[in-house]
Amino acid sequence: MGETRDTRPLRVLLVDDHPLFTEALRTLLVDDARLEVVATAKTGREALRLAKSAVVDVVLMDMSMPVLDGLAATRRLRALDPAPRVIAVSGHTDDLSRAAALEAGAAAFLSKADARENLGDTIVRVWRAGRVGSVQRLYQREGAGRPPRVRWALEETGTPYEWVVMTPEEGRLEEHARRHPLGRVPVLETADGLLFESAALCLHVADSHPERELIPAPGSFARGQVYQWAFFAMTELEPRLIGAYMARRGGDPGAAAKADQRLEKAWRALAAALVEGAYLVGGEFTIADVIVGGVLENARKFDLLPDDDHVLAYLARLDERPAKQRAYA
Ligand SMILES: N[C@@H](CCC(=O)N[C@@H](CS)C(=O)NCC(=O)O)C(=O)O
Repeated sequence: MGETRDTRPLRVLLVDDHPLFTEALRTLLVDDARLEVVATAKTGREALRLAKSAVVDVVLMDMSMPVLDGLAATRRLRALDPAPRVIAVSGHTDDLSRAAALEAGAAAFLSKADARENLGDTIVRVWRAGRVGSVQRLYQREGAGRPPRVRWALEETGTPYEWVVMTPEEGRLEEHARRHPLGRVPVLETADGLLFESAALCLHVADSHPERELIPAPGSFARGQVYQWAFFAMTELEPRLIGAYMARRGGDPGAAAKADQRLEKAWRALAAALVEGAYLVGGEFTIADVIVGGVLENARKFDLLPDDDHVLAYLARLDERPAKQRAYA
């Protein structure tokens, strides 16, 4: 990982009413030169006092504690200036607990069971993603079909971001040409620089938030399957979809029928993968579903969805996700 603020180690505060847990976290971090555990606290109130009296960059905050619980303490910590970044750590991993922690201002949510996995990387990543003045920006151009899939990925992570919608004229300005070599969207502006290509952005967002488990471990077969569907979506499905759309508008019935057939083949490949599972990789929702689901969304827009029960049921499942609803609102 890269440097932290002023190249000094990040100052980390550990908060949990069980000293054994804070000690276990401290042991995990002790050899990480990027971090320094500056204090531990047993209550939210103590955490607040410590954060007011010393520089703290990142707080690992237990959610259920006596005397100012984790949610209330997170809210009050986030109101400080400068405000430390808070990573919620909880034994409860249900969606409501997660949503409550993120809504209170936590930048990330870790289950206690998973907290030891790459903890140092997670802390540094959360810090970098949330550096003051560096909220990520996602560039959209009015009506463009690809950027919402990246927005969906960001919404799945709960990370703060700015959705910058340009007019077609703004999209053609020199300023945007400096963001994207072809002047296209989406572009994601991160603390470290600019990134483009919608599927790459989705994969990057998933990688940046390991705690959301949107992408399996590097080197695993499941990770290979995520790449497989991401590339399939970008190099097979999407071009065939655009081909069919253009051919229909072209007014040559023969060319349109050919393009439809090519698209139909790709739909069949997708449908076959959905016979066994609710999602594309191991039956679990992953970033591959965001990327493929994003293409399906464009197929819906073009009125080119396949007449296939598996694909349509899959799309209906994706439509139920609040993150998708927010991204396509
Ligand atoms: N492969 C790129 C394609 C990007 C792309 O073609 N974006 C369209 C909008 S959805 C665009 O910016 N078109 C305007 C142009 O090409 O100037 C990706 O997936 O991000």
